Amino acid sequence: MLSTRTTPARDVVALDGLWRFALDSDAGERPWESRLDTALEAPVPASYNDLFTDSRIRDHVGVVWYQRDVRVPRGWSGERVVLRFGSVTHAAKVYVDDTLIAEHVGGYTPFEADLTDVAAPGRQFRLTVAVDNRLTNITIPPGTVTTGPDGRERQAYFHDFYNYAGIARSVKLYSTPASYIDDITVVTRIDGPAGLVDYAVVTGGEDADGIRIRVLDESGAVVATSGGAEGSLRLDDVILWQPGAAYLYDLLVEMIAGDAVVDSYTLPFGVRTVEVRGTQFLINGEPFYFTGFGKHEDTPVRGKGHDDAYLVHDFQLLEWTGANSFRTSHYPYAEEVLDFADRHGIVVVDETAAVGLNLGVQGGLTGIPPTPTFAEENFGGETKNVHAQHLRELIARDKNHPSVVMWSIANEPASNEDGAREYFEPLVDLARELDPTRPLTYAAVMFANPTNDKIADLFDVLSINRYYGWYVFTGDLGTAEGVLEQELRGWVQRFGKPIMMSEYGADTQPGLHSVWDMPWTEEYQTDLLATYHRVFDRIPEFVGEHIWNFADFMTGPGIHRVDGNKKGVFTRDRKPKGAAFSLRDRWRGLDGRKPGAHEKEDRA
Ligand code: GCB
Repeated sequence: MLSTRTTPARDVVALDGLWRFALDSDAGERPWESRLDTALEAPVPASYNDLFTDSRIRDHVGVVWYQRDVRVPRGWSGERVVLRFGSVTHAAKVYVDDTLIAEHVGGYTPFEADLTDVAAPGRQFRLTVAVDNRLTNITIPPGTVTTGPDGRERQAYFHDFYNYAGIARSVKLYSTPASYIDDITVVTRIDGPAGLVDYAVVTGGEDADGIRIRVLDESGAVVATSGGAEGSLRLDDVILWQPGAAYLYDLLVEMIAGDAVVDSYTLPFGVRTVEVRGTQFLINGEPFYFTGFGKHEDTPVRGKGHDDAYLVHDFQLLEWTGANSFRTSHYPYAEEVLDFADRHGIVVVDETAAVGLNLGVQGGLTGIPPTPTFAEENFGGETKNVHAQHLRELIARDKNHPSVVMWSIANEPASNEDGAREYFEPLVDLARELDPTRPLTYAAVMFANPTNDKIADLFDVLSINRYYGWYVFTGDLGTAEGVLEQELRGWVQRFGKPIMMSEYGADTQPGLHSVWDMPWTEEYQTDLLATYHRVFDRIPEFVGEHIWNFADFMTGPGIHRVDGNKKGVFTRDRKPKGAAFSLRDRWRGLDGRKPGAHEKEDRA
C-alpha cells in the first residue's frame, strides 16, 4: 500500500485538527446522521484517553465518535477521491453523511475508502467515525472484556502498555486520476559496484498504454530508466543505503496513455541487502550488530498520537546514545517514523501488534496457564486468521522501507506451549511468501527456554527477552550473570542461529541512588545493563542488544507499576537517567571497545 504523496498528478489534503467527539452513550441513536451533539472536541492525531479530566472517557470501553465536516476541493472533478486513515485504534466504521463507506479492524495499520461516488468535488460532507477500543480473543493484540458488578464493561489485556485508543495518526483526503498507480514493490540486490533494482507496479482503473520508470539520485539526476509494469534496473556505481549512512534514490513511476502522463508517483528507496548467514546478521554483506532499544509510541497527553517533535527528538537521543536501531515494540509505528529512519540510516525491527498471545504470563512464575493459550476458545484458528491479515497489512505497508531489516511476528507468545507450532508455522510461511527478502524473528518470553521452545527453528534470528536481576534474582546481579550466560549459550547450541537480546532492563526511579545493588536506583539500572553486556561480549554468535525501554511509558494500573513502566533509559519526558551515559560510552565506543567486536578466534 502506497503512502500518500503529492505528485504532479495527485493532491493531498490533511484532515488533522480538532474533530467533534463523544462517547457512544452520549451520542444518541444514529450519530452519523446529523451533527454530533457534543461540547467536546478531540485533536487528530492523538489518543483520546488522557485529553479530558473525565475518567469515564479515560477508562471508556467500547465505541466513541469522531466527526468533522470536509469539503472535497473543487479542482478535483474527474479525479478519484480517496480517504486514508493512518490508524484507528482498534476498529473503525466510517460514514460519509448517512452512508457507511468503510470498516476496518486492527489499530495500527492504515486503511482507505474510495469516496469518488459519494463525495462530489466542491460539496461539503459530514465525516463520522466510530472508534471501538475493545480487545477480545479474536483481535490482535488480544484482550478480554468483562462486565463488572456495577454493569460497567471492563477491558483486560495481556500486554504491559496502556490501551490508548482513538485516531492516533493523520487522516488524509487525496486525489488520483481515474487510472492510477495502485502499488509499487521494490527489491534491491548488489552486484559488485552496481545495484540491481527489481520493481513491480500494480495499476487500477483503465489499463494505460505503458509504465515509464526513472531512477533519480539525491541530486535529482536520472541514473537509470526502464519501462513496463515489471522490470529490473541497474545502477552502476551505486551508493548503498547503510546503517548510519542513509542514501535514498527516487523511483519515479509514470503511467502513460498516448503521449500523456496519466498518473505519477515517486517512491524513495534505498539499495541494500539483508541476509542471515550462519550465525551472522549481514547488511550489505557486512556483519551488523544491533544497538538500541525497544520503544513505544507513548507521550504525555497525546498517548499514542504521532508527533513530529517527539519523532525528531527521539531520533536525536538515539543518535546521542550511539544506538543504530530499534524495535517497533509492540505494534507497527506511524509511517512517518519509518520514513524518518529511512532518511537517517536507523535500522528497524518491524513488529506486528501480536503481543500477549500468552496466557502463561498470567499463570505466575510457572508459565503454565489455566487453559492452553492456543486452545480454540482462547487463541485458535480465528485469532490466527486475524494475525495473518495483520501481517499482510503490515508487509504491504512497510515492504519498501530500507530501514526495515527484519519482521518480528510476535512478542512473547507462548512458544513453550503445545499448539504454538501449529499456530505459528502457517504465519511464518505466509510472511516468507509475502516477503522472501527479510529475516523473521519473534521475541521469546522467559518461560520459553532452549529445551521447551517449539518454534525457534522456524525463524532466522533468536530474539530473547530476559529479566534476570529484575523479576527473577531481584537485586542479585551475580546470579543473574551466570544464569543468563548459560541460557543464551543453550539457545545458540540448540538452534545454531544468530542471537540478540530483544529486551533486558530494570525499572528505575530517577533521583534514587545507592551504594549497594538496590533495585529501582539509577546505579542498579546501569549495573544491570553492564552485567548483561559482559555476557553478550563473551558470546560470539551475539548480533545485538535492544534495551527495554527507550523511555518510561504508560501502562494499565498495577501494583508493579508506578505511573507506568519505569524501565526507560530516558524518562517519559525524555530526560536521561544515569544509565544513558554509560550506554553512550559503550555504543559510541568511548569505553574503548565496540559492542559486537568479538575476537576473531571466538567466531572460528
Ligand atoms: C516484557 C514485555 C514488555 C514489558 C516488559 C516489562 O517482557 O515484552 O512489554 O513492558 O516485559 O517491563 O515487564
